Amino acid sequence: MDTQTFTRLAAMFDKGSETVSRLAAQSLGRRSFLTRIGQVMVGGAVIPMLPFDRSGGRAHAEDAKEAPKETTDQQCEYWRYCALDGFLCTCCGGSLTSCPPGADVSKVSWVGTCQNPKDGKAYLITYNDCCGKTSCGRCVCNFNLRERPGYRMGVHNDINWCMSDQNNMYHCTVAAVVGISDAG
Ligand code: ABN
Repeated sequence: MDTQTFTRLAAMFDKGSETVSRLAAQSLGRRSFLTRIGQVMVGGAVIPMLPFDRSGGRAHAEDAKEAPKETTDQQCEYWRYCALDGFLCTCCGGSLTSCPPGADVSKVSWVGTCQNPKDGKAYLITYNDCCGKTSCGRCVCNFNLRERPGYRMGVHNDINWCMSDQNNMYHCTVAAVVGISDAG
């Protein structure tokens, strides 16, 4: 082979390999671009299907709500006081069912039906005023569940139940369980 032929063949070989390399680079570049687009499209469609926690922490809020707050008999929210209007005798030297020393239990009383959160049952409660001493003034409570306005006398509780006692000065109110209600 003479030098001229050799040079021509070498030039052709160069041109051919350049063309092959260019085509490969272009097609590989396009493929990887298509691959990327495909990934983005598939990812965009699949990601919303993944199981997300959409509760926004509501489950824990429910837990907090479910736990019933413990109340004491010196708080108006205590279950037995649901229909009470007055000062709690438990804050005035008495107890849930007994008047403080020097005060006498009223002859008449008001009744209510309250649900005990511990067993879910409804109990009949009598509210008696303790009479014969000046107002205790501590732990005022006006829960008055199902009470009606004053013009419906029979179902109104803003009344001094010491009215029929010898000394009708009002001191505080006690709340005794007297029965279990069928009302559930
Ligand atoms: N039953 C309690 C009470 C006493 C006096 C006035 C209103 C209410």
